[in-house]
This record gives sequence, structure tokens and C-alpha cells, in this order.
Amino acid sequence: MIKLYELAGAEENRRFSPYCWRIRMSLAHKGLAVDCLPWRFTEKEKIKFSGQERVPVLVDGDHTVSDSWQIAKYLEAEYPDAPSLKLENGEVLFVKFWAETVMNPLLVKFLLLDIHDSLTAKDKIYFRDSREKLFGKTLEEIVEGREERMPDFHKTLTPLRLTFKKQQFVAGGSPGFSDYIVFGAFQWARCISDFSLLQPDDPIYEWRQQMLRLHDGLAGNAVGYSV
Ligand SMILES: N[C@@H](CCC(=O)N[C@@H](CS)C(=O)NCC(=O)O)C(=O)O
Repeated sequence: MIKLYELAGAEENRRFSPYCWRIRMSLAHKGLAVDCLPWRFTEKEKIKFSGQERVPVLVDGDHTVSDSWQIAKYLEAEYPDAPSLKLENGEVLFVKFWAETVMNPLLVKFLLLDIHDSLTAKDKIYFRDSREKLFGKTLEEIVEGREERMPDFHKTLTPLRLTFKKQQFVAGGSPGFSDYIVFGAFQWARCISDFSLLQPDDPIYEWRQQMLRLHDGLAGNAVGYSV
């Protein structure tokens, strides 16, 4: 069976990585069974065989693939007869870079402290140290005043909101990897934080509800907060 190394919190079933969620949803989309193995930030040794230090890492027989984008391409090439992730249109790459350079950097500044608080004791030390070095501030300073930053976040989501006024999913009439990219970011937040990002009258909220229900409620049933 396919194995997937996934980021976990102190609670083994709190799986919150946005990149891992892209792949969990993609595997379900393709109808592939998977054994999801919990991995913590400080368990670099456990994934050393992959030649890098981040999750997701997918192991499928003799194949080891890391990086969510490479994994999506691998799944598409290896399982062409299973439902398509719709990678063939180059626009998916735009969605990936938009999520990673516009959306996720705003989200991380809402979530850093909640992420920290959900980790094992050993991971807490690593996480605080590495993130405070990266941002040049304490986690508390980074997150402070997050409510006031919500209007900016909502404005940034305008293209997404307008898309859902015209079509049901980012990828068109049915979900594709573009949806899993954007959804992964919302699911990251939902699994780690009770900070509410969307209001029920927002078309993005309705889309997120649909995503939570997909594949027998895979994401909706995951350990997280009802936000
Ligand atoms: N470009 C990679 C990013 C993966 C990534 O950054 N994963 C995080 C978890 S969300 C990680 O493993 N971080 C390890 C660390 O910060 O030490 C992908 O798309 O898979």
C-alpha cells in the first residue's frame, strides 16, 4: 500500500500540513488507499531516505517522491486511468505559486502560535527557534493584532471569491489539484486553530464546505476545529 509521511501535532491524529492535505485529497480523488504515517518536525532521520527534510513524502513500492507538486505529477503519470487531478492546464502552477507566495504567508501570521501550541514538547522548541529566526520576531509578536489584519486577508481572496460566483470549483465544474492546493491552506488553519477565517455568507465558505464533504468527508472528519 502507498505510504505517506504526514506532519502531526502532539496528538498523533492532528494532521495539519497544507502540503500534506493536498496529497491526502489527491490520493482520495484517485481512489488510492494510503497508510498515513505521523511525522514530527524533529524526526528528520525518519525521512532521510527521501534525500530531503520536509513532508509530504510518498512511498509507492520502489518509488519515493517528496514535494507535493512532484507527488501530484507522479500520481497523475503513474495512475492515468484514475480520475484526473487536472494538471494538464498550466494554470495550476499559477494557483500553486499564488497560494504559496500570497495566501500562505498571510495565513502563517495568523497561525504560528496555534501551530506551536499543538506540537510535541521537542517540536515546540525547534518550531519557535526556527520560525523566530526566520521572522526576526517572537511568535507572539508575529501573531499580535491578527483580527485587524483580517480585512486585508479577505481582500486578497477576491479573485477566489469571484471565481466561485462563476463556477463551482477552482478547477471548473469538478475539483482538481488547484482546489486541493487552496483547500490545503484552509484545512491547515482549520486543523490547528479556532481562529475563524470565513463567514457563512462568503462564497468561499460554501466551497470549503463542499471540499470538507468530498471523498466521504475525509477532510471534514479530520481532527480540527469547527470554524
Ligand atoms: N514545497 C514543499 C513544501 C513542504 C513543506 O514545507 N513542508 C513542511 C510541513 S508543512 C515541512 O516539512 N517543514 C519541515 C521544517 O520546517 O523543518 C511541498 O510542496 O511539499
